[in-house]
Amino acid sequence: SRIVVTAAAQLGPIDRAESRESVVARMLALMEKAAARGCDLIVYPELALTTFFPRWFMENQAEVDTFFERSMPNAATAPLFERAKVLGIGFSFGYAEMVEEDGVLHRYNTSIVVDKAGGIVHRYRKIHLPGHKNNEPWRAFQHLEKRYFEPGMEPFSTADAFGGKIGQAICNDRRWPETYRELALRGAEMVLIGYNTPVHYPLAPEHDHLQCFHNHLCMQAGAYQNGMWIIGVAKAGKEEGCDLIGQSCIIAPTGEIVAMASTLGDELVVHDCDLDRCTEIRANIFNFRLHRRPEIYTALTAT
Ligand code: CDT
Repeated sequence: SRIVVTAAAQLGPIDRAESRESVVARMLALMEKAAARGCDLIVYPELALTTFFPRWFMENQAEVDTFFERSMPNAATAPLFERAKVLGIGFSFGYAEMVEEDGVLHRYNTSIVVDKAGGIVHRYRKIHLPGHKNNEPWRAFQHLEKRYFEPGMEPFSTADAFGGKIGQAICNDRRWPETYRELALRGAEMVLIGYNTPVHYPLAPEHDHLQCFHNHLCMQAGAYQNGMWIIGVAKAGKEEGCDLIGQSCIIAPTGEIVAMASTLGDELVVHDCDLDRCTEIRANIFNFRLHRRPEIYTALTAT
């Protein structure tokens, strides 16, 4: 067996006025608990360092940029890197990344994996950006990811870490079957997925009562149909008047939820994830090599 003792570290709401230092102190408190429980890896949510700022229309780019990190680690997050190294625990979290490449500024919704030695071993930039580009005042709140971020242009990928192959996806990515299949075909045995999901979906409010159902539905199906562990981690609770779902969970390759948060606040759930269990599914019902028919699936990659 290849056990990765993994913690899903749900964060409760983060107010707009809360400093990164305060959030990092909350993350450190969860990290101490995870280390005390013998965890190898602790996973925090999407855009973990600040409030979910795409809910507001901001015309002033300088104001938007206050939510972005220009380097990683930086002064605010260094304590996470330093403490994790001392504790011998790996971690993953999402943040708004601003990076200059060839003299051009880019902004991404990004997540990283840091190994036990304190090195960033994987970086993922969100591919499926939901929401809209322009202010839509009829909504109770905005979802301006398409305005504030560029979509990631690099394919899904994995890192060799924690004795296995670890992949990442971010929030809306988890609703797309292609995310899991791409990751599985690239060998992922565990996929880390942070999310910020409002209960209210302005375009189809008749589905509001299904948000929690759809959250687990897509991740459980993704885990089972691809034979891999999924670590789904929420930013939860009432954040700046907006209700975000919780239900952070660890899902086995069988599709079973083996651990789940029961609050909408800062909460840790832990499980001994055996990466060898992926073969229970991949050597059997979803043995890709024996049973997949990619030569027939031509519509999948047609644009
Ligand atoms: N953060 C994120 O991607 N949230 C979306 C909200 C619904 S689309 C407006 C999600 O898919 O959960």
